[in-house]
Amino acid sequence: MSKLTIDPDRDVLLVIDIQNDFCPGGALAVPEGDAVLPVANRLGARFPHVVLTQDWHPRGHHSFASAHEGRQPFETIEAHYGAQTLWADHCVQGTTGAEFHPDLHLPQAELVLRKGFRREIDSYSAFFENDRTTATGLAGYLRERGLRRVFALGLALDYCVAYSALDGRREGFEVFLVEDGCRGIDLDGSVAEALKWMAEAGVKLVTSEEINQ
Ligand code: VGL
Ligand code: ZN
Repeated sequence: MSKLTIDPDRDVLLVIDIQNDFCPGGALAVPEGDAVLPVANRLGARFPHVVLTQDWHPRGHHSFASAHEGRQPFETIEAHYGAQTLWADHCVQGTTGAEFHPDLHLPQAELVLRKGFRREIDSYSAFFENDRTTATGLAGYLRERGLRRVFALGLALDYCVAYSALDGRREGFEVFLVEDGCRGIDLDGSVAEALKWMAEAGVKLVTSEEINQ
C-alpha cells in the first residue's frame, strides 16, 4: 500500500487495552504484548486525536472462570447473549493489572473509554458489548466530533482489537488495522480467523511505516 497521510480533522488513533494484565507478567498476558508499546507511543505522538480503551471489570465478572464453579480459563460457556470464552481474573477495577502499562506515553489522549464494567456482560469491542446491542457510546462520540477514519492497534488482536475494528466498520467508519501495533492471544486459530473476518468486512491492514508521519 502506498503511504497514507494523516488527516488532522478526520483521523483518530484508537489504542486498545494496553494494560498491565495483557502484557508479560500480567494475569492474561498476550505473548509479546509489550512489543506494541513503541508503536503506540510513536504513532500516538503524530495523531491529532487519540482515544484509549481500558478493560475494566468488577470483581466476580461473568467472563472470569472463577465466577463459574468447576470452570477453567479458555473454556466456553453459554451466556444469555451467546457463547462466552472464560478468562483468568483480569483488569479488575482499581487494581494494578487494570492500569495502563507504565511505558505507554499518551498523555494527550482525549478520551479513556472503559468497557466490560457490567458484571453480566463482557465487552471486547470498543463500540458494543458482547450482547452486540449495548452501545458504549464511542460511535456517537466519534461522529459528533467529525472523526471518520479509525486507526486501531493494541491488545489483543484477535479479541478486543478485532471486535472493535469490525464494529467500527458496522458503524460506517473507515477502519485501518495497524498490524505491527497489535499482538494476539491466538486461541484455536483465532488470529487467522480474526484477520479473515476483518478482511471480509473491509478493514484495511497497514503497518505503522505506511502512515506518513
Ligand atoms: C480482552 C479477553 C478478555 C482483550 C479483554 O483486550 O482483547 N481479551 N478481555
Ligand atoms: Zn476482559
